[in-house]
Formats: sequence, structure tokens, C-alpha cells
Amino acid sequence: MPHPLEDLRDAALSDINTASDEQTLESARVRYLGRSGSISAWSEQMKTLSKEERPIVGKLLNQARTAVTAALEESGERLRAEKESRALQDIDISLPGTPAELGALHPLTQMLDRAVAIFRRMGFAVAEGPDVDTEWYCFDALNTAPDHPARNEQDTFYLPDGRLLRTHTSTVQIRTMQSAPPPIRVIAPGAAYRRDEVDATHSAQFHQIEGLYVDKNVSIADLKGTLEFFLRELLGADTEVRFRPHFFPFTEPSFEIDVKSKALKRGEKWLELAGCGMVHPAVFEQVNSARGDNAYDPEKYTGFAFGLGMDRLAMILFDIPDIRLFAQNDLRFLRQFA
Ligand code: FA5
Repeated sequence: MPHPLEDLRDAALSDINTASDEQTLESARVRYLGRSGSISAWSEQMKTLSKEERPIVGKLLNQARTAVTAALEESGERLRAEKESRALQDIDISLPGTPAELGALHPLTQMLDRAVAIFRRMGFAVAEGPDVDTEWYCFDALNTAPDHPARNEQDTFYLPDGRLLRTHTSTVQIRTMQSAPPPIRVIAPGAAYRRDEVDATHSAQFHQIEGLYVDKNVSIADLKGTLEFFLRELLGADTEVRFRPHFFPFTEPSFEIDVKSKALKRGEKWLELAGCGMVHPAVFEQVNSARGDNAYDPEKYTGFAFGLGMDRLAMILFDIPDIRLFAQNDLRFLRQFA
């Protein structure tokens, strides 16, 4: 005759194997293996058994518990699989899926990435500064007189608290020198803002890459070599580069850079791309007084700086006729660069 524990085990297995949903299965688990379940109750009774009975019942109890636990697991797995296939039965897996739209980088971002990569190869690190800045960083520290036309409200966006949207990335030159002594070799890509009349080549928000190199014995030859190498890497080996004398308050001498390249669609015309020059000693003096030391001693150090207009560079590289296209978010335009 089977032991009552064996009957109990068989009843449990039958309940478990026929459970048709997870709830029924769970109540079977509680009924047999739960704290006050019937198999657990047998464990309690062990103490009351005789020495001879105890190992026999102990063995049966273990077998029952192992078998019931395994059956619970198996049935749980079966019920989960059934539930899943019920959920899938109305789905036609042969239907084509919804295509995921892949994004792409904006042409200006692509341009910046390419430019930054070339300067990095030349050992330039990337520096950053805020778009909203003070007049001191934008003008005073850059040796720009209080009556300079660029400071005019007609040219610059001022905030009610007197701060402004930086009119060029040259602010980052000052911030970089303020925070570290020479030698300095950085580029600072970022946005600049001006109240320029908006047309095909002028925008109120545009992008520049600032460059600054300060060390002992930095010369105009270094400036020319660096920028010519950069422009030929970016626009092609046959690119012609022209340095035209110009005026900036923060560099002396100063130049504007024009390029001409057969690789570009409008190859026959010179295009103004950037301003540059040798850092004016007055800028070093401003930085020294802000730092409270003489780290940028103009007798010991020289440097060059430049500011490249990235939108115009992207326009000639990608043959884009109008600067306003960059900001209009027109997918027909943007998709051409994906
Ligand atoms: C400057 O902004 C100087 N900070 C450049 C500089 C840096 C000179 C370091 C010396 C040393 P400029 O105003 O010329 O210079 O502007 C530089 C470039 O920014 C221009 O050649 C042009 O490519 C671009 N740029 C200027 N204004 C606009 C505008 N409204 N829209 C698009 N690009 C512009």
C-alpha cells in the first residue's frame, strides 16, 4: 500500500500538471508547499515519529518535495510559453516591418568634425566658452576700444543685464589664457551672433573655429603654415590661400584669409574665410592683469590667433548657395548630406 505521502505527492503532481493558468498553479504551490501546505505539514510531524519511521518518512518527504518543485517549474514554463504564443497568434510575422528612420549629422556638424580632426592631428586641443558672455571677454580684454563700432547695439545682441551674445569665438582665447599658462595650442569651435543684415552669406547666428597658439618664438610663418596646411587638407591640395592685410584690434599684424580652389564649384573666385594675426601685446597685458601674474610676458611669448567662418567654409565645400538653408530645417536640403 502506498504511503499517504506518496498519495499526497501524486495528487499534487496531478493538480500541477493540469493547471490551466498561472493563478491556479500558484494556489497549488501554496496548498502543497506553502508554509501551512500539506507537504510542509509533514515536516512538522517528523518530530512526533518513531526512530524507525523517521528516515523512511524523511526520504519520502524529500522525494515528494523535489518532484513537486520540479513539476511547478515545468508547468510554469509551459504556461508562460502558451501565453506568449496566444499573444502572438494574431500577429502576421510575414508582414514587412516599419522601417526605422536613420538620422544623420547636420552638414555644419560634419564640417566642424572634419575641421576639428585636422587641427587635432596638428596637436590642437579643443577649448570651450559660453555663448552668453560679458563685454570684457568679448571686447575689452581683446583690446577693443569703448567706441569701436562692433560694440554698438546695432551690431551686437545685448541682454537686459548688460551681458551679450558673443560676436566671435575670440572670447575663448581670453578664457583659455586666464586658466592656464603658456604654451597654449587650442581651437574653439562654436556659435557667434551678430545683428548683421541677413542675406545669402550673412546670418545672425553663425559658427566659427577660433585658434590660438602661444609659445616662445611663434612667428607669422607658423600662422601661415598652419592655416595653409589646414585649408589644403580640407579643400584639396590645389587650394590657393591668400593672406590680405587687414585690421583687428587684438592682433598685430592682422590678415584676412581668402581661398580659391579648382575643386570647388565656384573655383575661379577668391572667397573670404577667416581673420587672423599675431596676438597683440595689449591682449597679453589684459590677461596678465586678470591673472595677477606675468605668465604671458609679451617680451618672452608671441602667439597667433585665427577665426574661421565655418558656415562659409561648408557653403563652398558642399556648394550651398544660401547660408539660410542651414537653419531652415528643410529635410529635402538636409537629406542630401546624410
Ligand atoms: C572675427 O570674428 C575675428 N574674431 C577673427 C579673428 C580671430 C581675427 C582671431 C584675428 C584673430 P570677422 O568679423 O572677420 O573676424 O569674422 C570671421 C569670419 O566669420 C568671417 O571671415 C566670416 O567667414 C565669418 N562671419 C562673420 N560674420 C558672419 C555672418 N554674419 N554670417 C556668417 N559668417 C560670418
